[in-house]
Amino acid sequence: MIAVHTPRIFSPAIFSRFYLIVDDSWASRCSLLEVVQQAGEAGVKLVQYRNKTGSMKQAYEAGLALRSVAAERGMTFIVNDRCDLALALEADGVHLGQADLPLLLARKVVGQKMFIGVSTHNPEQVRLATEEGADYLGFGPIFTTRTKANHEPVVGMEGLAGVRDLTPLPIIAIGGIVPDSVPALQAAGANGVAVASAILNASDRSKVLARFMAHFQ
Ligand code: 3NM
Repeated sequence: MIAVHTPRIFSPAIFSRFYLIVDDSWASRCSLLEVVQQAGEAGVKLVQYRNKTGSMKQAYEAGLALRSVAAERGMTFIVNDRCDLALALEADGVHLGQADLPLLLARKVVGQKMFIGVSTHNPEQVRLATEEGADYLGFGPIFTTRTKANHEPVVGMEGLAGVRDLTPLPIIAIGGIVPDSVPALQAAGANGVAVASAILNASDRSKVLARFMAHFQ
């Protein structure tokens, strides 16, 4: 058993960070394990494991190795979409999309100890996830992204600024984010930023990680 959990004590600080998303289907040229190890060395404290294509067994086996690295490095480990996988991996949290189990039901499944994050794309979804007791919100896509097929309409910086006052929860901006975007996103109200391709496809990953992390000291 892995059993190194970040206690679910509400602290926006846990989510006011660089949030790495890893998914094998986006990372043909690198090993997710190496990426998470490198991210841990760079000081990343928040990682989401996403697997929409593998069988549950494959997702569990790949996830277990990532979960162990995250635990060794003191990284908060969040599983995308699947509450059962999050429980099986003893994750610190689960991240729900709008097509996943509704938050109140997900809370029944994962219990009180796990963080629940929710992807939101408009003010109404921000209000609802806040009322229903999410621990943090993803909000986007801020910029256009090729990573997520058929993504929701781009919200832009204005969209982000427009939802900032609707919720006291940490907002994690997502979608097409590169290191240079971070200061403006923070100014528009983002607590953290979630990033996939800028890290997974980086030719010099350590350098890009360092550039992101410099904004979260
Ligand atoms: N969710 P990248 S955008 C997984 O808007 C995901 O909810 C989004 O990848 C949303 O950093 C997105 O490569 C893709 O753009 C993020």
